[in-house]
Amino acid sequence: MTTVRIIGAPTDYGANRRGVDMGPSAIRYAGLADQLAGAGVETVDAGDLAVPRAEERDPDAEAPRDGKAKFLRETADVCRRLADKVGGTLAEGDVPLALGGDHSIAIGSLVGSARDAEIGAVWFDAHADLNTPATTPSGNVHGMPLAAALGLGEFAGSDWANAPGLDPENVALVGLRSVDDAEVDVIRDHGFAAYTMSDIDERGITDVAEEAMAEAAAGVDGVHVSLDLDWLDPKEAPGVGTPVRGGATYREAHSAMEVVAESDSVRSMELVEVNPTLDQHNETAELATELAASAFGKRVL
Ligand code: 4U7
Ligand code: MN
Ligand code: MN
Ligand code: MN
Repeated sequence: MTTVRIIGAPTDYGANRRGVDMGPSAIRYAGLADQLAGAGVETVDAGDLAVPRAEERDPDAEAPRDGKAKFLRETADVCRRLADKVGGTLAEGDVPLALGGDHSIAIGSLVGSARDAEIGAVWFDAHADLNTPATTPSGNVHGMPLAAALGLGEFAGSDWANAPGLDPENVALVGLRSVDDAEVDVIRDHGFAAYTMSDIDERGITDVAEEAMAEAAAGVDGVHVSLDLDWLDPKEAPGVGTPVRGGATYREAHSAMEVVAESDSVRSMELVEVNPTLDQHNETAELATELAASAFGKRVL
């Protein structure tokens, strides 16, 4: 029986919209453990990483030489500790499920998951998260985690980002509909498997998700599944800081997570960007728990 170890990372350093740091509480309160029990997996809750309040920190304390990245020092500190937890969980034979927090925590998840392995990554997100401090329009690190984990740009020489066990040929982005110009260039240059919402419209979610999982899993030890709740349409998931219309429906999201489960290649997962201060009756957090259960194999029959 699979044991899923829940690791909360209550950060908001990487996002402009304060409140995303309450995500781990909201997701637990929405019934994550019960949902996962319904999927037939055991859960252990490792609690939350200690994350200092943003108010007591200086966002510009570690300004990169080139460009901007707010709270980079704090983000590095959290991601180092998350990477240790994720790596340690895998070393003990359990499956890590990280709860954000904003999407910058994915740097820690990916580095930890790739510590002693070659991994792929599937990115369910409206955004590509491929900015760097030089290209970011916002300075928010939640728009950079995939670039950071791949060691792109200023992250190349980093001792805390840059996961050596993750290569661009094993990265698949699913559900894109808000991509910055610099990110378009990165996607083209590196030849990522990248699926827009139009691809999903044309081909159907099952086909797209199957291909994405296959691309990510080819020749590696396992796949990290990163689920940014803004992948879904804001009608289904209003509790996110950077909503973009035209996202995945409730059924498409479940179908995709069922494909994830069927691939039998999930090594680690994260649920990010749930912001309870923007949510309605915790429904985005509830949806996150349901989708996690589907990804870990929950079925009706
Ligand atoms: B999320 C953005 F400019 N690309 O970099 C940026 F549009 O983790 C948005 O996917 C990033 O929610 C969104 O700030 C980050 C912007
Ligand atoms: Mn996003
Ligand atoms: Mn490789
Ligand atoms: Mn994201």
